[in-house]
Amino acid sequence: MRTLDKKTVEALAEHLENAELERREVIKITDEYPDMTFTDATDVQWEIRRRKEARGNKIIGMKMGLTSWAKMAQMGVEKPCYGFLADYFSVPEGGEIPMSELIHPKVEAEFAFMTSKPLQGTEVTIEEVLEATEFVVPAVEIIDSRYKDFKFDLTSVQADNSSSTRFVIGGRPARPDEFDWSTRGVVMSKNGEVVEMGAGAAVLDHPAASVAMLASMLADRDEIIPAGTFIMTGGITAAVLVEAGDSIVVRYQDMGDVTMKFV
Ligand code: OOG
Ligand code: MG
Repeated sequence: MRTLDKKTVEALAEHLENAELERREVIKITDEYPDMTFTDATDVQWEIRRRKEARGNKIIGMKMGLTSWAKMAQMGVEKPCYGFLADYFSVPEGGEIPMSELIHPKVEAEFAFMTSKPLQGTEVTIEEVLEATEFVVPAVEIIDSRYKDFKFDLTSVQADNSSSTRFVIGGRPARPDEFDWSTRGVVMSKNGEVVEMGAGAAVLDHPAASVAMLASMLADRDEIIPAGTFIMTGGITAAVLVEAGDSIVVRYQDMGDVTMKFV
């Protein structure tokens, strides 16, 4: 169901994208549009995507958000959301991330999947996802909600491209059948101290289930996951707030480390 007209969708997209590009907090949009639906919010997100592509940015992947209980509990939202990844979100392994480009970033340990076949529809299984996966690779997402104090509801966060802002890929890619993804461990350290840890099953029992859920959510708009899509499956643990000077190292069991420094 939709409640917003095209003009309002465009205005909200401009508002939220400007908040991202100008690094400033805004009030969550459901304060002004309390009746807006998840479909309305998704329209806003796709309009932000269209604006970026029109400006010459490439869309290089997708992400799922709020797929673990740790994340849902942390944010007070009990359903997943998704977003897109633009080319300038990508930061090289070991890279420096200037705080001046962001509002109030947090880091999340995730498994990312690269697809080799299209995935489509509401009935995709974990087995089908694994069958359509070229490799799985360690990834850390840097999220940065544009909303004041990082407070939102599902509708507002979906419109805000699910807080997407940066990501780092590291370690080594693994074949989809190389490990049981539900028991793969991750350990996140900040400035040399362990701050969070978890295993793949935190994400919907199996990170591949998150890819299947993305296919299902996209099916609502008659969209598919094309072959060759990079997908971040969602934070395994609660997200960790960072500030200038913080060094992050996430160790992935048998897959190496993902590291970055905030400056
Ligand atoms: C929403 C995005 C969550 C994840 O991995 O769970 C997300 C947020 O918490 O700001 O990316
Ligand atoms: Mg995430």
